[in-house]
This record gives sequence, structure tokens and C-alpha cells, in this order.
Amino acid sequence: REPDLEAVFQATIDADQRIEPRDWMPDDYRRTLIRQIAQHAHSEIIGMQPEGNWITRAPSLRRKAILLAKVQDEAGHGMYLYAAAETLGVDREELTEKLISATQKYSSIFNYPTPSYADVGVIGWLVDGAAICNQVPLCRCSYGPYARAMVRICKEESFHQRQGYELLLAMVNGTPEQQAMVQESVDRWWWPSLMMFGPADGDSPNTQQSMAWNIKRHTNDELRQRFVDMSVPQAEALGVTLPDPDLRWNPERQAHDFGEPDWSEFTAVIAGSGPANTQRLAHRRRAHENGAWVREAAQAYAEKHS
Ligand code: FAQ
Repeated sequence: REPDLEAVFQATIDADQRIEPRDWMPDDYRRTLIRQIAQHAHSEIIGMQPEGNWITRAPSLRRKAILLAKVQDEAGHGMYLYAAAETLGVDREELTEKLISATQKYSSIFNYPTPSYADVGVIGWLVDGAAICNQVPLCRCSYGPYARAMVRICKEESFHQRQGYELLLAMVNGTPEQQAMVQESVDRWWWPSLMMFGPADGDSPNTQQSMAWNIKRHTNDELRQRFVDMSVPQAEALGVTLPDPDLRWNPERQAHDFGEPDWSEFTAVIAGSGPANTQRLAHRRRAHENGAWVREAAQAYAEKHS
């Protein structure tokens, strides 16, 4: 029976249709999806921390309400994504253990600190902007539950991106000090944002197979290019400079040429030695331990009613 099942799977992929949880799928397809969805879920959960840093210090009630709502959305995204991963036969408890023991990755971008309030705006503009660029094609991913989760997440991400841009517009129209804060923050976040798309195509071991399975729809470099092209006019409108001396329009390619990210920094950050890795994981571990009583109570309640 196995070859038949494999042929059905391949025909579904070839017809650009969706694989659903009860369908047969190759073990490697399942493993790849668990890896990517779990990493994505962990990123949303860890991604609450950099901006969460500013909730108690937002400059007005309005800004605080917006930021609280955004960070809550990120928790929600983490939940939909853990739920999507669970349809592949893993459970959230197991994935959380892997996150806090650092055996599964989360996005490199959340290992950078947020020392300035302008970072809240720049994360919305660049980090959510990069996330949208990467995630819109995932709405057409071949695995149904992941693709459907992405539709809702992308709608919320585009709202997040606009709130960041709106905050930056307010700051660049403010005092010279506020303008300088925005530029300083852009200088720190630009290169790490480009690294969110993953290694260059030649160094990306997973891209080829993930594209053959219609999990990924574009390569890392294609999406990085799209992000650069999208960001340049937005930076101009804000009146900020992107910190790349090699960035220029190439009329032949009808795209921007740009410099090479520092891949040794990227490797160090995903290996655990970025500026805030230790702090991020310690915080998550502490939150998990502090929540133990809730899990125990829920368990006791479930047992009583079973
Ligand atoms: N950070 O062969 P590839 C957000 C790993 S957005 C850390 O190219 P792949 C929203 C990769 O896992 C951020 N690790 O891998 C938000 C692999 O390692 P492994 C999350 C990275 O999977 C905004 C190895 O390098 N978004 O959270 C990174 O084909 C604001 C080789 O790489 C997603 O996860 C990286 N940047 O392509 C929340 C999107 N890049 O697993 C709060 C879904 C690569 O073999 C605030 N994921 N690696 O040990 C994807 O699209 C893909 O997984 C890529 C990587 C494109 C990230």
C-alpha cells in the first residue's frame, strides 16, 4: 500500500492542493513542517519580549494600549501555530520543553535588545515588514492547517506593520532628538532584519526540498530582495538612511543591489551567543515555571471531570 499512498501524496503536491492532517505524508515532510512551524511558534512567543520591555514605559495611554494589543496578538499567533504543529502529532508541552532547553530554534531577530522607544516603531516597520514578506507566500503552503493559520496571522501582521510605521512617522515629525532616535534604531535593526530570511540560498540546506514540497514558495534570497525593494521607498518617506553603502537601484535588474549581511554574526546568534539569547530563554523558562500551578490545576480539574 505504501507506494500508492506516496503517489497520492505526490499527485496532491503536483496539483498544488493541500495535504490535511489525516492524509498520508512522508516522514521527512512531517519533520520539516514540525521544525518550521515550531520554530515559527517559538519566535512569536519569544518575540513578545523585546517590545514587552516597553509596555510599562510607553509614553502615553494610547501608545500603551496599542503596544499591549500587539504583544497579545503575538501570543495568539504562537497559540495558533502550536495548534497547527499539534495536528502533525507533537504536543505543545513537548515543543515548549524543546524551546526552553534550546534544542529548537526561534528567529535570530529576537535576540537583539530594545534600549530605545524608537525600537517599538522600527520592530513594527522592519521586523513585522520582513515577517509579512516571508509569511504571505506561506498562506499557499501545501500543509492545510499551517496555510490557514497564516491567513489570519498575516492580516494581523500587516496591522502591526502599519502601527510601527505610524509611530515612526510621528517621531520623524517630532523633535531633532526623536528623529535621531529613529535613525539610531534603524541603524541597529536593518541588518538583523535582513538575516530573518535565513542564510543565502547557497547555504540553505532546506530550501530546495521545502520548495519541491510547496512548503516554501520562494527562496530566502528572493524574499530578502523583495523586502529590500519594499523598504527603500518607505525609508525615503520617513527620511531615514538605511545603513548600507552598497544599497542602490540597479536599472538592469529592476531591483536594488545591496551589501552582504554579516553571516558570522547570524551564525553566532542562532548558535546562542547573540546579545540577548541568555536573557530571552531565562525569561521564558521563568515564565514557564511560574505557570506550573495553572497547568497542575487544569490537569486536576480535567481528571476530576473525566
Ligand atoms: N533565525 O535551510 P534554511 C515573527 C535556521 S517572524 C534562526 O534556510 P528553512 C513575527 C533554519 O531553521 C519570525 N534560525 O531553513 C513577529 C535552519 O536550521 P535547522 C519567525 C534560522 O527552514 C514579529 C538553518 O538555519 N518566522 O515571529 C533563521 O528552509 C514581531 C538553515 O536555514 C518564521 O519562522 C533565522 N532567521 O528557512 C513576532 C517564518 N533562518 O532548523 C513578534 C517561517 C534560518 O535546520 C514581533 N519560517 N534559520 O536546525 C521560514 O520561513 C523558514 O523556516 C526560514 C528558514 C525562512 C526562517
